[in-house]
Amino acid sequence: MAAGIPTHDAIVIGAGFSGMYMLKALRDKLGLRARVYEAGETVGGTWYWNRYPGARCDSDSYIYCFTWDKQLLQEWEWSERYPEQPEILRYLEHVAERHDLKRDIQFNTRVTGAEFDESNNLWCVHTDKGESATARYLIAAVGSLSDTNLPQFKGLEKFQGKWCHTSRLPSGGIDFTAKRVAVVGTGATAVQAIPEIAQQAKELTVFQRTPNYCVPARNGKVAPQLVKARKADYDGVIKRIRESFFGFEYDFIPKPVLETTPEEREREFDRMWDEGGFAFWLANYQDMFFNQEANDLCADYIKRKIRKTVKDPIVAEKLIPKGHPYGTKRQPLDSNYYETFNKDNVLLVDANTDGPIEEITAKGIRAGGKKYEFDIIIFATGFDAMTGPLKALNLKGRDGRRLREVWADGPHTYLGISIAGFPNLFTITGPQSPSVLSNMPVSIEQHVEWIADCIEMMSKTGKTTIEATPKAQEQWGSHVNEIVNGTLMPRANSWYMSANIAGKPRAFLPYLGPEGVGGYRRKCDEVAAEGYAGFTLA
Ligand code: NA7
Repeated sequence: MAAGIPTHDAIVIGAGFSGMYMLKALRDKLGLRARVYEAGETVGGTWYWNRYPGARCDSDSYIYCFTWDKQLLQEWEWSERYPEQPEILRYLEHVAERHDLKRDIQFNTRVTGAEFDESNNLWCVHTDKGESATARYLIAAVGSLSDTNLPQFKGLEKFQGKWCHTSRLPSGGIDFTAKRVAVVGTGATAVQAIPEIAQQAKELTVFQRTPNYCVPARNGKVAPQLVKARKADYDGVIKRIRESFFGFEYDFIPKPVLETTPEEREREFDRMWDEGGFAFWLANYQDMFFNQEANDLCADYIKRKIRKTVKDPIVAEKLIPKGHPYGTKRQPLDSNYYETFNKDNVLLVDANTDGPIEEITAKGIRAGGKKYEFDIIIFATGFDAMTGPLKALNLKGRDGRRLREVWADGPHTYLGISIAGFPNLFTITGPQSPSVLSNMPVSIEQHVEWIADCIEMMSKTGKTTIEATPKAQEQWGSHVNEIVNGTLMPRANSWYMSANIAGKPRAFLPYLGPEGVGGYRRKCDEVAAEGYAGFTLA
């Protein structure tokens, strides 16, 4: 490549929902030369990697899809309320084919580093294939939950059976039939996987560190009349989810729960419980996010449900969350999760009452001084969320400053989309944007469209760099923290708070409100309308 002449206009890292749409926008809307690098062998991102039994989206399928292909919204038929992982992959493959995306995506290629060349105002990107490429713009579409967290369990190398993280199962899956299986972790992934594995395995032992509040998913076929009505009103659906708080067709109950009678709130709780999905979490009484007493009323309802469902009272008590308010950790959706602990072949080992995992042995796991033997161990231990995938890119900005160092104490961004000192770099659904606290495609589409508009403005005005100012970044960080500190979220050791990983500095990772994704969208649009306020353009 000749110095100063980039090999591409833009490089996108990742070919999941966000990278695919970013490519479409850059290439087909703006007419740019764009290249996508993807570590997987095909499109899908998180849906390519997470192929554990029971893997399914927790958003309703009619809103977990691209809204920019209006014809496809009408044509595509989802088989159930929540799309299963293979079905989402089929959908994304179909989109890739329909829009001829794959010709600009290089698969099986991981980006290993990128630095900003200040003399030419270009990003220079390196891959594990030994290639380098340059571009004016670099767009990280790496997903929020793509950097696997495999805790350093002592002795893992000695284990003689099979072991696997839930996001790294082989493409043919694992046959659990007649096997003694351990699942470590009880987050949203494990809550989906455990009932499925329990049906196949001879014995299943679940190692729980923190019990979660699970609410019913209520998956199933969607009534054809409802599918038809939604298709007829997709413009209305899109408008509502874009303006909503969390990217769903949900509104909070306007009244504080503390002002309700016991009968009234029980009726409302029953209604949300019966509706299933995130309604109980995201369309509940809003004061439960701010007030412990209000939160206790919601939490108590779920605790009663757990006690009613789980037959052994000792097991039920182990499954009841104790140390964190309801809704402050990612809501797992339950399809026979609690019922699974009534099965004879399922055992719960709780770190608090039975003792924590001490080591992995040749034959299994030792926890609380007791030895358990397994053929297979599945680690459902989550991810280095949000900052992990970006730090793993080994990015170097101005003056050779490494993102790892700049973020040593947690993320610093402007709007969750840009980082001071890293010109022309954009992070789709990056930390300090609504991202994981929203229905992801809504936030992905908003970022992609904002970034595409910004790049279009840059070429029209002849600018070569855009970069967040340190001041705007600092103010955004304070705003993110001020809001979350007014809620109960900081009281949980959640991955939202960076608390799932030993040594990760405690910081709230997404952006919560005050008017949700709708308000955040308006804020981003205002910034653009004000000539990209808070950015330096050169
Ligand atoms: P999560 O929600 O981070 O859950 C991971 C689970 O693994 C959780 O129960 C953890 O306990 C447990 N864990 C993590 N590290 C350890 C160690 N060292 N020892 C024992 N147990 C451990 O990840 P998921 O994959 O379930 O979900 C991630 C997101 O993917 C999900 O929210 C959806 O958005 C999709 P902890 O609660 O930290 O005590």
